[in-house]
Amino acid sequence: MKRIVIALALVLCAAQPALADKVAAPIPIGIAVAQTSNVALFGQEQVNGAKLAEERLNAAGGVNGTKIALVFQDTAGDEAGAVNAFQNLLNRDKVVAIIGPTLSQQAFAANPIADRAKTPVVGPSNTAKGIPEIGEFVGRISAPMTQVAPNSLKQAMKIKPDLKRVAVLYAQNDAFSSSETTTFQDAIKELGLETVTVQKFQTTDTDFTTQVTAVLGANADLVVISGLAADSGNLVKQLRQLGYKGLIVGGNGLNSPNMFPVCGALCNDVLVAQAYSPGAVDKNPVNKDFAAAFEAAYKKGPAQFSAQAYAAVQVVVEALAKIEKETGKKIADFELADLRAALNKSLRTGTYLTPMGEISMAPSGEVQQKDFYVSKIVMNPDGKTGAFVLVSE
Ligand code: 1QQ
Repeated sequence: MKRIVIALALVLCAAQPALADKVAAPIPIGIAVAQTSNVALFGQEQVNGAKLAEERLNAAGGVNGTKIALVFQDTAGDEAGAVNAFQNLLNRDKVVAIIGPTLSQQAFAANPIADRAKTPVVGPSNTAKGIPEIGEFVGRISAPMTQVAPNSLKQAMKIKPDLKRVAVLYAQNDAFSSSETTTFQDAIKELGLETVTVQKFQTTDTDFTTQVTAVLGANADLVVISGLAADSGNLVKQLRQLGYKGLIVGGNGLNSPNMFPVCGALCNDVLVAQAYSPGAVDKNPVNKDFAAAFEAAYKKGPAQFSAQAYAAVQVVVEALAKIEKETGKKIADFELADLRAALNKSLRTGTYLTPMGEISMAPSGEVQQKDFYVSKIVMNPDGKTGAFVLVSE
């Protein structure tokens, strides 16, 4: 009897088609960034940018009248945290897309999971080589450092035309840093400069005496740093404390005001190439609007990671709206799997006028962006706050 019941139950189960997930309303969009750990120095800015986008885009009607709901999952600073956040967003929260993770190092581990689940990923801050190549469902709105970073070297040469001897330092345990340093090292060669020493460190390091001693010994007149925020900030600080007087170019890891308290007044004059500038408003009313709203909400100006997170949400919302326009069907009437596939295509069509100017996503998932900037850090007398002051466009 028992056997018959089990057999019957099996037959009934098999006859019942699996219930396909529908898209929930409000439309869930995953935000997988670092809200804890050292990487939260970047992640907090991303949360601010994303939240502002949610508020403003919903106030403007969301997706043709349907609101969006951001679902935040903390990735912390490592690969395991990112993998876990992605799994929760995909399987439990059933998001239509994931914006994240914060680091390229995390993207290489977590993005394949979303790719296998055929769910679009929009990288808000992944700038290493090879990110879009992870898979068909992986894209980014953060310009790769291959396009951004060399601008800062050119600016350093304008400031000091007799510049020659370059010391290169990078975090060897981080995918972005290892990628960015190859871009810098290639550009150094192309620009006719000489690499006099290459020094490695770890993102967890706090003592940089060995590296600084090598820089001083090599008689460098430019130091180029590829690391994350806390490590790079400490490196800048110790370079100055131990007597280095030359120019410093920082990579994307120094692109956050949350790094300013680490090197304090010694952050002054560090040059950083940027994919966003709050000052670039003349040609871009969207940025003017965004920068004013950000200032009103957070009592400080937006920096690059906030602007990029805002843009990532904006791009997803506009791509969703395009789907409704083209199909005549409301997002909430789609099955989740169909919508995720349609969204991946929609993201890659048309252009988006964002705080970073006009951008688009190539079929490969790579961002196309026109305008980049170089700024220098100018610290306030309090030694904790400061600004990226535009030095070139
Ligand atoms: C990357 C980066 C980091 C500096 C972003 C926070 O550019 O990991 O790709």
